[in-house]
Amino acid sequence: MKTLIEFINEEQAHNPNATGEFSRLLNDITIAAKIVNREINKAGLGDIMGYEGKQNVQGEDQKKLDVFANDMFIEALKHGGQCCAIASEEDEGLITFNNKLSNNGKYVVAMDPLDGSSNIEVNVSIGTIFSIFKRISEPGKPGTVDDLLQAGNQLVAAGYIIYGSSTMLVYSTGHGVNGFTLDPSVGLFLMSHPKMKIPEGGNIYSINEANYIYFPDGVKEYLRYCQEDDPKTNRPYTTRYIGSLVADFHRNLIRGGIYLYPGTRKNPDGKLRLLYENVPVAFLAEQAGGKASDGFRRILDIQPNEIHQRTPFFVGSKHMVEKAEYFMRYYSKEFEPKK
Ligand code: AHM
Ligand code: MG
Repeated sequence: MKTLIEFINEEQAHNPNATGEFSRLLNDITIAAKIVNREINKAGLGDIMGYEGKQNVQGEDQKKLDVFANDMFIEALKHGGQCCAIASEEDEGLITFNNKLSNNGKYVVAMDPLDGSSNIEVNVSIGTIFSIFKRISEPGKPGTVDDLLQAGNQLVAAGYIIYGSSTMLVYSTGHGVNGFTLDPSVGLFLMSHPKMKIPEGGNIYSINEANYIYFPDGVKEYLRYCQEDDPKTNRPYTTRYIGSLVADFHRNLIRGGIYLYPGTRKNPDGKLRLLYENVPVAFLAEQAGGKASDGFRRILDIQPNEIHQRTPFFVGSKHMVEKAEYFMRYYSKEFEPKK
């Protein structure tokens, strides 16, 4: 039985230049994750304990879970001192800290503290997603927006926590993907899914099909392909869509499948955010042998211009993403980004 801390230390031992700062940063993230997990698990108790409104039994203000998660991760990163700036889905601007320790931190973090917001109140799996980059600005001062505007191919690490039927941390430092399950009785993440690999093909597709009429022709044609009758290629495929990127991706990672959030004629850039949704999930997909693109370009090669930038997203089993890209190139040239 290997704990997450043991695994982090082992990984660190393989890198002679490691100072332990990155390990501490990762550890800070897991501490916040455990606290968030505890709150998520008692979310429904609000109704019967009578603290659903503005105040709890102790007279403290109750925060919505996504705001609570955001505060927890920011606090953990602030006190850890390894991180000099954060971009969060919950905050319009960059978060920096007015303390010497953090200003000397080597890393910046982009995060979606609680993804799958429409599922928070209904007891369906949600997640936290994070990207970690090395700062490019001089240490000694707060991190800058430019520290965060790095392409995914510069990532130091990325991962997610899924709060589901069990709580898991899945992450990668660029040497494969490993999954750890939280044992709540001892409060430790234990290695449960070493060296995760996504099947090259699959038969699950995950997309919000209610937006069908707005989809580019390439996506419509790809969906028609998924629904065709061809037992030799296992078609028609099957649809699974939870509406939590982390949960949909996690299932497809284990079973094989594709997740699509395309651009539409109304929103050509789609919905999902590049830095803290698409890039970290793309990194994990590639590290597990899968693929991720915006329909035309590798997600990890896109240079961000803005911390909350959105891009279309196609991620999952390699052969499935390649097939979807083929349909995009063939039918939806107008959606191809101008160079
Ligand atoms: P959020 O960050 O506001 O929760 O939005 C991101 C979520 C993803 O987790 C999910 O896959 C997608 O939005 C669902 O969107 P839709 O409801 O349009 O299908
Ligand atoms: Mg989100």
